[in-house]
Amino acid sequence: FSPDKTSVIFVLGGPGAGKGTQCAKLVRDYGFTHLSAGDLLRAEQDREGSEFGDMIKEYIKDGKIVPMEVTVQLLENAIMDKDEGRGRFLIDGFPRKMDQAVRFEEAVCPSKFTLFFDCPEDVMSERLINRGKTSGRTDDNAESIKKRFKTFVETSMPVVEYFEKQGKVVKIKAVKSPDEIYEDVKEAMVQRGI
Ligand code: UP5
Ligand code: MG
Repeated sequence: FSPDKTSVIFVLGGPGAGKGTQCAKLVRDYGFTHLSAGDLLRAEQDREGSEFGDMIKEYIKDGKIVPMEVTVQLLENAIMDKDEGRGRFLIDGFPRKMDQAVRFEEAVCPSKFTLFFDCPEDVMSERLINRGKTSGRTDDNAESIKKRFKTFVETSMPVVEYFEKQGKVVKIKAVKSPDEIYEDVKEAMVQRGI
């Protein structure tokens, strides 16, 4: 990888904060390539012959972070699949543990900055319970949601704080409607020279 041909923005926020929703808008308007770590893990879980399928299934249902070797490799492959890594990537839902953050920036590519969607638990919880009626996701139920929130606070917030100390976090309040939130996202992009 060479940082002059690959550029990476991390997208973080609690479960249901709206990471995927906002990424879709950014892809539409800015031509980013969107890579969701959760989507890549779910695809790997369902891939016939995957040696990690059962493990990923367990981790996702329990809201735990899959060992970083697996996730970093999936992301690296997906980045290389896209014009051998040329382009601008939105990496959604990653890194959500310190070891992943350090490894990815050392081995793959340093991030430009992190978009952090800040949303209270009661709002996120309502969204996820709602989505659970149709999503088919094994972790969109009250019990898994509780575990996902716990992991987010204990394991993922330290990553946000780590990048914040480096002046690399753009924090966006994520309570209003998707379009209203997106207005703030676009403004932040301008401020960061994107
Ligand atoms: N919605 C969105 N925005 C809204 C708004 N402003 N107002 C009202 N409703 C809004 O949105 C969630 C729902 O809310 C949708 O129905 C949407 O329409 C509505 P979405 O945009 O999907 O939110 P998002 O933040 O993407 O929520 P998601 O559930 O994807 O977040 P998670 O972070 O929990 O899920 P992810 O797929 O990233 O990870 C799942 C699991 O994979 C993790 O728990 C973990 O076990 C594993 N994982 C790892 O182990 N390692 C990794 O590096 C990454 C994941
Ligand atoms: Mg998502």
